[in-house]
Amino acid sequence: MKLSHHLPFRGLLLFSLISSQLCKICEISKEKYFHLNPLVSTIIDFKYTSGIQAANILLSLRLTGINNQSLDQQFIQQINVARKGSYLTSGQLALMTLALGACKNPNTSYRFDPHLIDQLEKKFQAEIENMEAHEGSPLTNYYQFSTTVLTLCLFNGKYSITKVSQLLMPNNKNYYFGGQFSVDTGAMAVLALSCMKKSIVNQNIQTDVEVIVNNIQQLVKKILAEKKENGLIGNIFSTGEAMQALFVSSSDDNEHENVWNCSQTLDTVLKEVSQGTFSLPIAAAQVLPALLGKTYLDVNKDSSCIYNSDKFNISVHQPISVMPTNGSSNITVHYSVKINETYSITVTVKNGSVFLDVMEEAQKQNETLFGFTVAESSWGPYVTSVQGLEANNNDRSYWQLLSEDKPLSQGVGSYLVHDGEHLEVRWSKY
Ligand code: B12
Ligand SMILES: *[C@@H]1O[C@H](CO)[C@@H](O)[C@H](O)[C@H]1NC(C)=O
Ligand SMILES: *[C@@H]1O[C@H](CO)[C@@H](O)[C@H](O)[C@H]1NC(C)=O
Ligand SMILES: *[C@@H]1O[C@H](CO)[C@@H](O)[C@H](O)[C@H]1NC(C)=O
Ligand SMILES: *[C@@H]1O[C@H](CO)[C@@H](O)[C@H](O)[C@H]1NC(C)=O
Ligand SMILES: *[C@@H]1O[C@H](CO)[C@@H](O)[C@H](O)[C@H]1NC(C)=O
Ligand SMILES: *[C@@H]1O[C@H](CO)[C@@H](O)[C@H](O)[C@H]1NC(C)=O
Ligand SMILES: *[C@@H]1O[C@H](CO)[C@@H](O)[C@H](O)[C@H]1NC(C)=O
Ligand SMILES: *[C@@H]1O[C@H](CO)[C@@H](O)[C@H](O)[C@H]1NC(C)=O
Ligand SMILES: *[C@@H]1O[C@H](CO)[C@@H](O)[C@H](O)[C@H]1NC(C)=O
Repeated sequence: MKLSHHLPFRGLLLFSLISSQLCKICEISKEKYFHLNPLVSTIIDFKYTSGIQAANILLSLRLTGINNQSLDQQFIQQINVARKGSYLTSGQLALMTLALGACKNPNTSYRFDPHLIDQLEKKFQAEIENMEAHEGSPLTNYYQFSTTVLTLCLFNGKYSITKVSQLLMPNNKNYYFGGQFSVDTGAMAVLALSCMKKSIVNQNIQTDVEVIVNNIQQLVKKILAEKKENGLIGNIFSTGEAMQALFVSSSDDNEHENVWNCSQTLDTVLKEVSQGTFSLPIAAAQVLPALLGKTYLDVNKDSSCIYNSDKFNISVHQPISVMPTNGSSNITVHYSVKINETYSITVTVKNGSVFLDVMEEAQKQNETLFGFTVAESSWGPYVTSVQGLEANNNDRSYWQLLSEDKPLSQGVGSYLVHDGEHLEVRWSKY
C-alpha cells in the first residue's frame, strides 16, 4: 500500500526537477552577451536617477554581477539620500531593502540595517489595515504589497503567512486594472508566494502550503494566458518579471514547456533591446535579471553574487539608438480629453515629439480645457490632473492614456506620436 502510494509521487518529483532544469537553461548565452550592452549602458548612466530608480538598478546590477565597488557605492548613496528624504511607500522601501541586502551573507544580510526590516514590517501592517478598512484596497497596490511580502520573506521579517496566502488569492480584484489582469502584479505575487512556499517547506510547517501552491498555479495560468504570438508576456515591459515568475514556479507546473517557449521570448526581448525599447533606466533594470537567468529570489542565495563585469564593455558608453528626428518637419495630431464629455483639439508639433509635447501645445491653446499637471516618477512624468480633476488612489481613479482608442504601454514622457494620430487622456477607474 505504502509503496504504491509513493511511487507515482516520486515520478512526479523527478519530472518536476527535470522541468525546472530545462527552464533554467533559458538564459542568454555568453556569445550573445554583447546584445545586452545597450541595457547595461542605460542602467549605469545614473546621473538623473531617483532613489527608487537607484534601488531597481542596484538590485539588478548585484543580481547579475555587473557592478564594481565604486558603482555600488554611488547607488547605495542615492538610496540612502532617498530614504532620509521623503515619505516612502511600502514597495519603495521594499525595493530599497532588496537592493541593499542583495548578495550579502544570508545569515547577516538583514543586519545591514535592522531598522529597515522593522520599518518594512510597519509598512506591511499599514497595507493590511488599509485593506481591512477599505474593502480590500491596499494603501498602494498589489505589486508593492507583493514586493513587501517578498522582501520580508527573504530577510526573515514578520508577516502572517496565513493572511498573505488568503489575500494573494488569484481572483482578488487587486490583480486587475480596468478588468485587465496585470502581469507585472501577478508575477510579483508569484515571486512572493514562491519564497513563502520555500520557507514553509524548510521549516516543515505544512499549514497553508496547499493554498500557496494553488495560488501559484492559478496565477501562473493567468500569466501564461497573457502570452502573445511573439512570445511576449503581457507587454514588453512586463515580460522580464513574468519570466522570473515562470522560472521560480516551474517545479509547481510541469506543463510550462508545452505552452511556453522560453527561447522565443528571449529572442523577442533581445530584438526589442536592439531597437532601443528599454531607454528608461528602470525598464532596463527590470528586464535584465531574467535575461541572465536570475530572479529576485536569488537575492539571498548562499553565495554572494559573482562579479563578472568584464563580460560586458560597461565602461564604453554606447547610447541606445533613438529614432533620428526630422527636426525641420511638423506633424499634426488629434488630441482629446474625455471626462463625461469629450474635448478635442488638433495641434501641430515637431516630428519626433512625445505625448507630453502634444499636451503642452494643447494647454497653450486653451488652458481651461487642456490644462494639466504631472508628477515625476521612476517611469517619468505621471499625469495627475487634467482640467483640475485629480486622480485619486482611494476611488481607484486615474488618467488613462490611449491612442486610436487603445491603451498605451508607455507614459506621456516616452510615447512618440505619429502624424494624423488620435490621442486621448481619459478619466478612468482601475
Ligand atoms: C500599479 C500600476 C499602475 C497604477 C498606479 C496607481 C496605483 N494604484 O498604484 C495605475 C493602474 C493607475 C497605472 C496607470 C498607468 N500605468 Co502603470 N503600473 C503599475 C505597476 C503594476 C506597479 C507600479 C508600482 O507600484 N511600482 C513600484 C513602486 C515602488 O515604484 P514607484 O515608482 O513608486 O510607483 C509609482 C509609479 O510607477 C506610478 N506609475 C504607475 N504606472 C505608471 C506609468 C507611468 C508611465 C508613470 C510615469 C508612472 C506610473 O505609480 C506607482 C505608484 O504610485 C507597474 C508595473 C511595473 N513593472 O512597475 C505598471 C507600469 C509602470 N505602468 C505602465 C503604464 C504604461 C501605465 C499607464 C501609462 C497606462 C495607460 N495606458 O494609461 C498609466 C499611467 C498614465 C498616467 N496617468 O500617466 C507601464 C509603464 C511602461 C513604460 N515603459 O512606461 C508599467 C511598467 C506596466 C506595463 N508593463 O506596461 N499603473
Ligand atoms: C569589448 O570591447 C572590445 C574592444 O572594443 C571587443 O574586442 C570585445 O569583443 C567587446 N566585448 C563584448 C562582450 O562586447
Ligand atoms: C548560515 O547559518 C547556518 C546555521 O547557523 C549555517 O549552517 C550556514 O552555513 C550559514 N551560511 C553561511 C553562508 O554562512
Ligand atoms: C522555440 O523558439 C525558438 C526561437 O524562436 C525556435 O527556434 C524553436 O524552434 C522553438 N521551439 C519550439 C518547440 O517551438
Ligand atoms: C566601475 O565601473 C564604472 C562604470 O563602468 C567605471 O567608470 C569605473 O572605472 C569602474 N571602477 C572600477 C574600480 O573598476
Ligand atoms: C517623421 O520622421 C520620421 C523619422 O525621421 C520619418 O520617417 C517620417 O516620414 C517623418 N514624418 C513626417 C510627416 O515628416
Ligand atoms: C513647424 O512649426 C513651427 C511652429 O509652428 C513653425 O515655426 C515652422 O515653420 C514649422 N515648420 C515647417 C517645416 O512647417
Ligand atoms: C525631413 O523633412 C524634410 C522636409 O519635410 C524632407 O524633405 C526629408 O526627406 C526628411 N528627412 C527624413 C530623414 O525624413
Ligand atoms: C459624470 O456624469 C455623471 C452622471 O451625470 C456624474 O454623476 C459625475 O459626477 C460626472 N463625472 C465627472 C467627473 O464630472
Ligand atoms: C477655451 O474653450 C472654452 C470652451 O470651448 C471657451 O469658452 C474659451 O473661450 C476657450 N479659451 C480660449 C483661450 O480659447
